[in-house]
Amino acid sequence: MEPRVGPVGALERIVLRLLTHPEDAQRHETHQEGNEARNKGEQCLTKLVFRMDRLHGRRVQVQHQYGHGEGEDTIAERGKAVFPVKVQTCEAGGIPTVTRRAFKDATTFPTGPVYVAYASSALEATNVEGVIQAGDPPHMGLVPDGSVIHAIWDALLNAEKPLLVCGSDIGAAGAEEEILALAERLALPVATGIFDYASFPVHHPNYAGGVEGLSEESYDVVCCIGYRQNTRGNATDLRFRDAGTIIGIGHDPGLLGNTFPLDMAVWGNVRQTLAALNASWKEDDARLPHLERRAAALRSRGQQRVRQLHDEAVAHAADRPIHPNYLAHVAGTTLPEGTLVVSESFRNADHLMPFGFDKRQWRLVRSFGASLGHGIGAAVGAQLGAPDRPVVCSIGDGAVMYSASGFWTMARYGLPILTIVWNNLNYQTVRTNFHTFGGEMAKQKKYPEVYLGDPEIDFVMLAKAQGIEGMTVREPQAVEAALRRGADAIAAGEPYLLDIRVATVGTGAESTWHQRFKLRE
Ligand SMILES: Cc1ncc(C[n+]2csc(CCOP(=O)(O)OP(=O)(O)O)c2C)c(N)n1
Ligand SMILES: [Mg+2]
Repeated sequence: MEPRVGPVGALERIVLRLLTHPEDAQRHETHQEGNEARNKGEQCLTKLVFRMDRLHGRRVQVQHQYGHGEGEDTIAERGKAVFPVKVQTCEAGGIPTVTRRAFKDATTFPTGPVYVAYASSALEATNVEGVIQAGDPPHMGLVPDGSVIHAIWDALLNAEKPLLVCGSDIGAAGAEEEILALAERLALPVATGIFDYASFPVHHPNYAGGVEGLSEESYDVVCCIGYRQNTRGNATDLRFRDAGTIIGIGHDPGLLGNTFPLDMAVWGNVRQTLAALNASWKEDDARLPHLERRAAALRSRGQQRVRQLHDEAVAHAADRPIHPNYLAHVAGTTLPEGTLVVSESFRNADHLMPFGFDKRQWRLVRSFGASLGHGIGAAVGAQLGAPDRPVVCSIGDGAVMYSASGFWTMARYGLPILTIVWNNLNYQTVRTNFHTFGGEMAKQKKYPEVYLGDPEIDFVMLAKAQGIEGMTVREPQAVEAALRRGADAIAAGEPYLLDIRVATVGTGAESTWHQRFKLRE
């Protein structure tokens, strides 16, 4: 007799196999058996949300929820309200079709979330078999007219003070080599979006930092490539007002509109468009005096920037509590090559980690919005999607508590993920924002509800309660050994957690003030 498999379990297995073995996804069985434990009359829908991330369009995060007693229409309508694409099936025989469609839509540029609903009638059917064909992304052949390529090339080649602004389409299109060739040949300084250390190697001499932090230099040509602007609807959104030419190249027409006012916009495949631009390069161009001059300046400025970051981090080596910059520095030199960091924090010194395009360099996954709660689940998704990479979930103490039940998932499914909790006992980002508003809180230096140290959360115990080993780190001298221990654990196939007490940095850091009251005496 075949083993009895609960319908949801069966579906999860199919989907997980699709995620981990995309090349092997041609033949998958859906063998649905009834779940006797479940009340047959109960309306139960499983919703799966597939979301492509930015790296090579390969990994997919899966979340699922179970809805009880809701009509399919309500569920489907809700999905439609949130996700641009939605598919659903009420029959088991439709599962292969909707699953293939979902993956196809999720991997088609501009890529994005797809809402899938499998009705209980589909999940509970018995003796149904089907094959899910892999939903490979379609080939996209969209390169603008030669005259447009020529105009962009001409602007970049002859610019006096150019700037590239890189964003997530570079990773989605697999355009890493092309962007490096363009930036290096034309000696172009490169900025990236806020917290986006994935779209250009941070230790590259051409890297100039986050676009929001650039000084107000007067650039003459600004070229945005797959860049997603963090518009606030204020004057800084127009910071390149004086530039003679602003160019935008990207996969998502919506994003081309949601950026600086563009003189030239290209809606096309970023890799192919960059390849077409690079094809305009002639070896003699390398001897153009303004390019040689700029390349030399970038080299020395880049070296200086990297040295300065290094020296600043090392200067904190003896600080107690441990300085976040020092922790990031030691992590960068201690954790393995090729580490994939899923980051959920705003103050964890991501900028000091060795992210880059090379296989040995690190990769970064993070959300573009600022909403908390994705980190632990995203680390699970990243590990499933990239099982050969060491995966680190780098997360703030506050952020952990938005999805701490995900530790159980790591333990249950034996997912080798090293969680590093940057425990500064605070919602420090919120305190900083409160302070920036400059009102009564800033005046009194009292920031309600941001100090998390009373009582302190024992993150090692929180992990242990869910089956994950870990350790607390308080001394800067202990950081390196602790990180090695964590790296060894994941190399051995186990999840592990480090609760590292880090200094609270920024406004009001010294304050532990919080309102003390009991709801009932
Ligand atoms: C769902 C959600 N709720 C609340 C917030 C507001 N918020 C932004 S940052 C932050 C604090 C996060 O604390 P922690 O992870 O410890 O990072 P820190 O700021 O201390 O570096 C909060 C609560 C949010 N972004 N998303
Ligand atoms: Mg914190």
